[in-house]
Amino acid sequence: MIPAHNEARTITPLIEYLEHLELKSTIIVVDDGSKDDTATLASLYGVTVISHERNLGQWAALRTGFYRALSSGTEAIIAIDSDGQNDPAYVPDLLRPVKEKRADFVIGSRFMNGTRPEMPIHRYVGIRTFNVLIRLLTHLKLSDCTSGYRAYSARLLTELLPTLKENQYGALEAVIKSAKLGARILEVPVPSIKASKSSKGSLRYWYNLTRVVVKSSFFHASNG
Ligand SMILES: Nc1nc2c(ncn2[C@@H]2O[C@H](COP(=O)(O)OP(=O)(O)OP(=O)(O)O)[C@@H](O)[C@H]2O)c(=O)[nH]1
Ligand SMILES: [Mg+2]
Repeated sequence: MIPAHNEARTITPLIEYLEHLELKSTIIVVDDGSKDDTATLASLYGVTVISHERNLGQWAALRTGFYRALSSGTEAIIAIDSDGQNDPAYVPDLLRPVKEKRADFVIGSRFMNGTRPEMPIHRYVGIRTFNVLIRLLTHLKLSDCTSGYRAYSARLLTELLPTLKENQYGALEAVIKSAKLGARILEVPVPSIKASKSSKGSLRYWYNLTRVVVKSSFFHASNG
């Protein structure tokens, strides 16, 4: 499941790599109102392309793709960014614990085994801070809570999706609500690839993550 907003430069090599993995899976691209050729390029491959008429946000795109994946009766769903930041070679590593039913939610972490990925200091400190907040709220010990490279079981997503409200900054909402739903969450190591562009990292980004953490902390799973 590939959310894509103006990723014409990087979407083609990503799809080609995923096809070469021969995962016996469906590739879904959600073109989030791109103004470039993202949708046209993706359509050249035998993949499902869903286009939002206008840009709705990263997590709105993810939700659209998740609903489509669930309707196809899949067991496991993986989300991978299309800006070149997530190395698709690790897709099998992320899917494995879900397929083996050892986990409901697998996060590709750039910080495991003491690695310190190349990123601006404010981003590094921010992620560390949110890891601590998540731990206080959910008792979950994560090293990379904002990573967008994640695999989910269909069982968890069926329960989680109707609870998700954020259109853009949903990464922590999904973690906190999954934890409260009792999901088995684990991390696997992935290397960090430096982004060629970063649309986030501003004060607005951190403000929104904080807002989402506070809001999500009031979520109560109906099953307890
Ligand atoms: N920023 C952004 N990304 C979107 C949107 N819709 C879909 N996406 C896709 O969501 C994925 C992640 O977006 P990024 O902007 O790279 O977000 P990020 O990786 O969390 O942040 P960076 O570390 O700054 O790259 C990419 O594949 C985007 O193409 C949108 O409205 N805004
Ligand atoms: Mg990115």
